[in-house]
Amino acid sequence: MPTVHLLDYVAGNVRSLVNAINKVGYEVEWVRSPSDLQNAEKLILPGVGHFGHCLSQLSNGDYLEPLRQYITSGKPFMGICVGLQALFEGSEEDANVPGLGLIPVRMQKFNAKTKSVPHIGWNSATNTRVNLSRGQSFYGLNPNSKYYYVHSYAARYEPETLERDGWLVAVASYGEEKFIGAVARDNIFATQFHPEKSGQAGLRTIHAFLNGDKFHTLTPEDLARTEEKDGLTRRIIACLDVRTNDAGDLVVTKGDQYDVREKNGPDAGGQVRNLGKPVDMAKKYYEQGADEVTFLNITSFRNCPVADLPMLEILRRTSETVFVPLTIGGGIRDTVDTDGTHIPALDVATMYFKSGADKVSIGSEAVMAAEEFYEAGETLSGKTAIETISKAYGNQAVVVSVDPKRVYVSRPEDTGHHTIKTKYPNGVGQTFCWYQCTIKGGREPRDIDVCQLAKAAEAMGAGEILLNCIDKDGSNSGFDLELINHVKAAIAIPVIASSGAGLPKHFEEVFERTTTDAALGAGMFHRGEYTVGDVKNHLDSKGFLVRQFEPDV
Ligand code: 1PR
Repeated sequence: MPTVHLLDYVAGNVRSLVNAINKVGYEVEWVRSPSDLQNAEKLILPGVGHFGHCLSQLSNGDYLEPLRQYITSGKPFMGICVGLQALFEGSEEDANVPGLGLIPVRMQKFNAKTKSVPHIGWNSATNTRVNLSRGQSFYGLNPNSKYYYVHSYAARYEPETLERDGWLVAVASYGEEKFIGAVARDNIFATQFHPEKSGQAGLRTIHAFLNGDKFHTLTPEDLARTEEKDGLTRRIIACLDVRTNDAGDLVVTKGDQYDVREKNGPDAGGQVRNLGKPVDMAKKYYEQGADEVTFLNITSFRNCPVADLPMLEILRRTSETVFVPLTIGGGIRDTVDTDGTHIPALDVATMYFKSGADKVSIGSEAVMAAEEFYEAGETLSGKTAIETISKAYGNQAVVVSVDPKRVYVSRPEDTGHHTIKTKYPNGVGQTFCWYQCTIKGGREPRDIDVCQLAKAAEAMGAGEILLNCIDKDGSNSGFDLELINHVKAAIAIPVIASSGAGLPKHFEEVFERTTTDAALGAGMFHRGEYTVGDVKNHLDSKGFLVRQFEPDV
């Protein structure tokens, strides 16, 4: 197999990149020291997390000068995400740390007053047509494809500035801001998006780079695109609750209000519902067009050494065939291993990232950390799982999963918590409620409300909130729109609406009537009532922008 060198200078999920490279027929050789760069014939520089952290890591490892020399040697170079940002002059994220300075532009933070930041999801990379022959594009990029982005800082696009210096440029828009999605010049190619997480469209891009296929001619259908199709799509996530059943097998299950035992049929009252095998189901949803797949480990695998956790193997296998972001939740906390060793949450998360996860989702531990945050007068300890993991991997890698349930009151004054006036009074006519957070899979209610938790999570460095709702879970009656708007109003980081989806029109409803950033479904997909594709077709027919699955060609 032909090879490509990979410079993995910070811990991150490079497994997906390696899998993507293998998938298009190449093998990875690791750059282990600066001198290895001399032997490289093709080089990829991936990047996650903070700009300053990445650049300092490169600098501390004495990679900067050899990297410059490699790039000027004319051999193929590809930068991904922060690997693109490194080519620029610098970033507002870490003002004192210089970039490589090949492009005289600085990264700026997206405006969080007008939209959610980080920018997470599938967006365009449309070439600006400058420096290209008519009807051409570069490195496999297609103006009709969508690519997976996750970042808070970007290079604003100023028409023709980079192009004047000979760069080919592809752009994307987020709200009112237009930014650089990809650049290429001579031997250099770099993408702000993650091609290894961008399905077939991304694999095509990696393949084009590795094969040296710089230019390609677009088909008439590709050219017949309309600009309304540009921009961020509505993100649809398939969620798999995984646990061991009574026979000891790992299965995907699904409950009603978090109760996963059969209520009807021969197994009524006892058996854990078995809806299928996690790896196979993840692949099925990928092929249906899911924009992300989330695994929630809803049992702690007791008496199992941490390094052998069954979810690690599930991730390893899934990331070989599923090229969209993977999130893993359940048990991300400081842990004591079976031999008594203390394992910090950061190390647990690292195992998951190394096995193919892109994000970790933290539930119970986030509630405990938020309680401590308020007890300490809203000060950060620096020691929580959210803080340590987001510091090492960037806040986009940390999701906080919230499991709230409604608590009705007669008047807002009856509680110290954030209340809403609801259109759905309870049995005794109370029209106010607050959303109480729970831990341990809904079993233990705590004295903290959903807005308090979301705000604390944001302050600690979470990049996204997975907003479940125990009252709605498994009900097929639609999302709790009141809850979603309540939380969206409290924070700037993206929210994933979860619990209650039963029909494609529930997704339409949640995007129409809330400002949610993504929506998640579980039971309706697992029971085979609807596919992810059905949901997307429905949204498309209602004028929402969605990404359609691109089959392998
Ligand atoms: O507390 O950090 O160990 O994380 C445990 C994780 O497991 C949490 O994210 C928690 O939400 C989840 N969890 C724990 N117990 C259950 C259970 O069902 N017994 N599942 C559970 C949560 C809820 C959703 C579900 C949606 C959509 N699953 O993710 O997928 O409600 O369902 P629907 O579309 O069928 O209505 P920690």
